[in-house]
Amino acid sequence: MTDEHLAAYPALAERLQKRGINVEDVKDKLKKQHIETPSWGYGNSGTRFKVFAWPGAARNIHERLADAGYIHKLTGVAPSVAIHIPWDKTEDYSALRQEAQSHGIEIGAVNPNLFQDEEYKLGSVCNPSPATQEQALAHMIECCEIMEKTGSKLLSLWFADGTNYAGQDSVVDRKHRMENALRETYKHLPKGSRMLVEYKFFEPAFFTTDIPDWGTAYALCLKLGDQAQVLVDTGHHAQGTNIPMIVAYLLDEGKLGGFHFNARQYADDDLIVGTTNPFELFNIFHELVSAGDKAKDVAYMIDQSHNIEPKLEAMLQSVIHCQVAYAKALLVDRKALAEAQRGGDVLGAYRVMMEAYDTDVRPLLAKIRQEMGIDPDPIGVYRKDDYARRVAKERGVASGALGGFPG
Ligand code: PSV
Ligand code: MN
Repeated sequence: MTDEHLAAYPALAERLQKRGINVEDVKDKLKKQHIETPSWGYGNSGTRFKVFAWPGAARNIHERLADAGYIHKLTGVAPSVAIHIPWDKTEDYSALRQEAQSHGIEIGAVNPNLFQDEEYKLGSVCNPSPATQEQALAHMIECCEIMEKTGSKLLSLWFADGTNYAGQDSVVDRKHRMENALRETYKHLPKGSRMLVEYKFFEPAFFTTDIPDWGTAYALCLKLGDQAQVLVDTGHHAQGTNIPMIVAYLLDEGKLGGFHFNARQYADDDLIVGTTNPFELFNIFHELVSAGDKAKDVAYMIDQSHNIEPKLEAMLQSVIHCQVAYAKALLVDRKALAEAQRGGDVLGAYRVMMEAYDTDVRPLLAKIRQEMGIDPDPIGVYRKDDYARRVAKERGVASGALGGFPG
């Protein structure tokens, strides 16, 4: 299959050149793509019904770093890993940074965990109890300190805060508590770093959620300042929401900070990127490419929870799907698109998009991998390699995994 893709490359390159596409420029951009994988995607996780333990799933931060390094080695485009505190808590964060570097990667976004302490039953920063608000704030500040030590430039915030029943709490008081907590945390951000504010319309709260949508996150970030931007998790919207449209708007306002990529069929399913939504993903990348420099600081992160699938292969597939979507977006003939748009040629414009989307970019990706000095077929290598078998033997199968997250 790989040989087939490499053999198909010259014909594809010629066809693209004829369409006026600068293939060298496209290849250059693809080689510089950066997808961050999440430490929690390497461990056992599941639904609230059951966590099915996978042989060799990473059991601690050290194994998660090794796995993230392995995915980067196979793909060449996953040079950082996001951490979640306290799941990845350790004594010495400078040492953790060095350990990551020894695997060829850096520590990416730091995610405070504001949803698993007993005290957080009624919320973290929005909790009616001042003592719990303080506890949550202290944890966010602790994460800013971890950023300093690990060299991370991103504080990634998601709040499970909300209410389940009418009258449970004052929506406006909770809004003020959220604003105070973010304002205080903002003061502790390391120089040159950013705070990313993630939204999600429901779950675990089912009546109100304190940051339910991009508009709320955007309003909060506007009040905070330049270092605060919105994070779009592709699984956090109501059915039918046009995510590329949100992406375009936030990019133009300079308020798109980053992504949590995953796929979903129903709710926040956290499935492998691009499996249910390849066309949506393509359109998201199209907006990013169209935004040019305005997209230069966007952080591309994966946020998945693998329940029945092999963790490493799932992550690998996700990274590859991000490459495919980006490659296709780079092939959109922007001149022809602009012309069709100006002329009100609705279906002409659509066909320009489909010409790019329907292009088989696998030869292009095989070629860039070869030029980057890695194997053109990462999945093939993974399946032949002994890494997964070796860690399965060394780490074994976790016992006693029941339900919840992480297992
Ligand atoms: C919440 O559903 C979320 O998307 C947040 O990003 C969390 O940090 C992550 O999942 C892991 O629970
Ligand atoms: Mn997320």
